Amino acid sequence: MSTTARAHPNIALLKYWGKQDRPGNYPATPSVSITLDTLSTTTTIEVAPTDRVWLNEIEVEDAKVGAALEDWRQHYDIPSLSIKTRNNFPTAAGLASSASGFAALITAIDAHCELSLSDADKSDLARRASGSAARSIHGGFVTLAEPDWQARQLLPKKAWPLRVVIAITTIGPKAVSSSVGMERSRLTSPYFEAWVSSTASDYGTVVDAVTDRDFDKLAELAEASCLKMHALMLSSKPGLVYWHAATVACMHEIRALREQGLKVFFTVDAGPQVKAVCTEEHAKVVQQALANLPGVEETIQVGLGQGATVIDG
Ligand code: 2P0
Repeated sequence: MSTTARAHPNIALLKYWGKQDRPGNYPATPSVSITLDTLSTTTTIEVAPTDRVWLNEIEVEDAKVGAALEDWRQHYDIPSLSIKTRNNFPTAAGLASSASGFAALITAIDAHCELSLSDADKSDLARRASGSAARSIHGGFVTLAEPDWQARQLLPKKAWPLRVVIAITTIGPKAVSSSVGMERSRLTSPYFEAWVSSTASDYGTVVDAVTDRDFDKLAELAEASCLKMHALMLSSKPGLVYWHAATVACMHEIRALREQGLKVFFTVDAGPQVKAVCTEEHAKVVQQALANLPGVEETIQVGLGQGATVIDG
């Protein structure tokens, strides 16, 4: 008997980068994200003599999965598991595969082991494994903030059906993992305290921009959060440079399109891909413009998606 769950990656508009100096993988900054559709992680689990993990049909030793299972077993009765997980997008390329991965895994475990977890419990356990995974428990626009650092839906996807054009500039795993990069920024960047305090004060304005569905305001705030996070990354020692030439070209193109009146803004995570968030009306033009840029290998257009669900079992 097996159980299968599916979850989607999410993209932060207000970014999380850096952890609090206490156990439990608590983010140092609040975040606001959108959960995507189309891209997904599908995870099938069943009870097995020992834990074994397959990623896209290949058996892997995944230290993060091992650590998550060890942590979750301190709170819940979870047997040894065979875990077969599939991503329909490049793993570890700045497309948030750990977010959808851990959201799918805890959702499958909850159903399979009849743990009766609430969404708040699931987001808590997902966050302990990977901060951004807490947000993929929910669909649409999602917050992750103090005091409890549980993810909550801010707005359902239908309330503001934005589109996201993802410009893939390089396929392959990133140079420095998010966890390692975040710790490096906390320990070495002279800007870390300013990042944490200013992101805390940005949170309320981003929530208001989403609640009001104010695209121009959200564009300004989301680009500022992205650039501030990358300034922090660049100021770490040694500096974290996740951008490639095509990443920067996409950012300039998106700003030029906005100057022409299109409703679009960029965001970039811990990798070289660019996500252009736009209205449905302008998505096609944005996609064509990014696809024409040198160094852009592929573009994918997606909408906003739902939270993690059990699809079988
Ligand atoms: C975010 N990122 O808010 C930010 C923006 C990447 C850049 O959350 O160490 O995989 O597992 O808690 O969640 C990626 O980091 O980090 C991330 P861990 P995670 O989406």
